[in-house]
Formats: sequence, structure tokens, C-alpha cells
Amino acid sequence: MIYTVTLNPAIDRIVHIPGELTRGQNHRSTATSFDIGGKATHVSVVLSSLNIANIATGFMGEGRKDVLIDLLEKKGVCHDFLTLPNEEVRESIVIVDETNKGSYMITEKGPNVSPNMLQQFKEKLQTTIQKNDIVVFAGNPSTQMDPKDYRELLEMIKSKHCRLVVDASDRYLQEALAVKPYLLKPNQYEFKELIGKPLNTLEDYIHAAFHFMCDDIEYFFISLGKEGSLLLHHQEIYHIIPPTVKQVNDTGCGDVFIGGLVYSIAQKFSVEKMCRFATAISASKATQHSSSDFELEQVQALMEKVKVNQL
Ligand code: TA6
Repeated sequence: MIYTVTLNPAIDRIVHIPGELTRGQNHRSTATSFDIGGKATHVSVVLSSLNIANIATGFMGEGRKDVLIDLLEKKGVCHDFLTLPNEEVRESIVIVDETNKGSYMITEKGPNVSPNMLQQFKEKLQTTIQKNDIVVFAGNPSTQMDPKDYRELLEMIKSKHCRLVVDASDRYLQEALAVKPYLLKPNQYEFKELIGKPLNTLEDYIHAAFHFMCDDIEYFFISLGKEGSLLLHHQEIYHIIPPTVKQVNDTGCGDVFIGGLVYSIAQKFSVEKMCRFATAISASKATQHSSSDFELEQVQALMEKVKVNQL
């Protein structure tokens, strides 16, 4: 079974405005829509859309949980979240203007998770997860969670001989790295922070990536936005270049990329096909107004246009 763990899910409020976002200007929105947010939930959307059994879990505030559950169920996602009493599901505001240069995102902090609720969740995972399951932790917990508690969750999953996939940032990325998950995917900013020094060119990223070449992490991806991504796998390094698409909303592309990787693992794709599929589905997401949609026919067509270069 595949489990996706979103410790701090969100409701994305996607606001489209005419022209370009400008300080001091009153932008009269042309359309507002809502979608799922919080990262690992996107992975469940991808897997459910492709008929791969999975369960979305994590924490969900009591307040507005019906809105988030409605969004999940509309996308065919099976869910089993722990409800946090007297807390509310947070909102992420995504502003999309007409420049096609990328979205603006403002995210709320999210609920407080008490030690008792955290222990309940840990026990829930402990009793549910079996050997060889794939468990995806994507998105940071709300800032009140101690990184050591986060690491304990990851270590417990790994101790059950599961394939642990992690997409995290800040202190949580550092804890995840120490656990050595099956797959890890920092983006360019998160990787730069991990390295602790400026990385300006693709060559800088490639050179820095070599320091992370280790057999303990089966797949170490570094997503680089329009520059594509780097993959470290079995002492090899690959540069994956995405096809050019008309960008509408780049929100969620990284999360759908993880969804494509997890699907590829479940389907036992070759490394090359895995890179092509995940990159193509992420590119397709960029052409959509929402945070988590993609078009499967477009994905198939885009796969051939992805370049996978072994360096
Ligand atoms: O990556 C996209 C996204 O999950 C959005 O859907 C939005 O909810 C935001 O990121 C949440 O980011 P955060 O890091 O706060 O979990």
C-alpha cells in the first residue's frame, strides 16, 4: 500500500488577476477557485487519478475539514486524517497574474499539534504500515512541531522497512537527510540552504550534488524549476530537462513531480522512464489553473520531449 502523509494540509485559494501584480494597485480578480494544498495530498491526487491504491493521511483541523475532505473526495482520494479538535485547516493564497512568469503564494502557519495527538498519529502509523509499503512525507509540519519529533516519525517508518519518500524544507529537510530516506527531493532553494553557500549556475548545483552521492539514498532529486532537475542514483548523476509548455500556474508542480516519481516506483519503471514521466506530469500541471491537476494525454505526448542526460 502507498500512504501519503501531509502533516499540515491546506485549502488553496487560487485567485486570478488581470495584468501584472503591482504594489498599490487594486487588482479586481477575474476568477477564484479552490484546490487541495499541502504537498503529499497532491501525490494522492496523482496516484488516485492513475488508479493506484493509496491512502492520504496526516492531521486535519476540525474547522473547515469538510471543505478539504470535499476537495479530496472530488479527486477520488481515499483519506484517513487525524482530526485536531479546536483547530482549523489553514489556507494558502495563490495569486496568478497574466504574465505567465509564475504564481505568488502566501501560506498560513497551520494548527498546533499537541504531544498527545502526535503520539496518537505515531501509533496509528505504527500499527497500519507494513514492510515494503511506500510512505510519502511531503510538506513541512506546522512550525510548532519539533524537528526531533518529525525525525522520530521518519525513523519509525524506516525501521519498518518501508520505502520512505520525503519532500521537506528547512530544519525538517536536515532531519530527513540524516534518516537517509529511499527518495529525497529538495528544490533549488532548499538545496542551497542545505549546502550553506551560493549556487548560481547549473554547474554549481552539479558540483555540489556530487557531495551527496551516497548509496543509502536510492534516489536523490534536486528540482531546479525551468532548468529541470538533477538525479543522483547508484553513483550516477542525470540532468533531466523539461519540455517547454505554456505556463498557467506553477503551483503544485513540485508536488505532482513527486507523485509522478512515486507512480513510477510503484510501476517499476526504468530510471529513464521514471524521469520522463515525473517531468512530463509536472510540466502538464504547469499548464493547468489548479494546484494539482494534469492531463494524462498531454503527459504521454510530453514524455518524448523530456531530455534525460547522464553526466
Ligand atoms: O507546493 C504547492 C503547495 O502545496 C500549495 O498547494 C500550497 O498549499 C503550499 O504549497 C503549501 O506549502 P507549505 O510549505 O506551507 O506546506
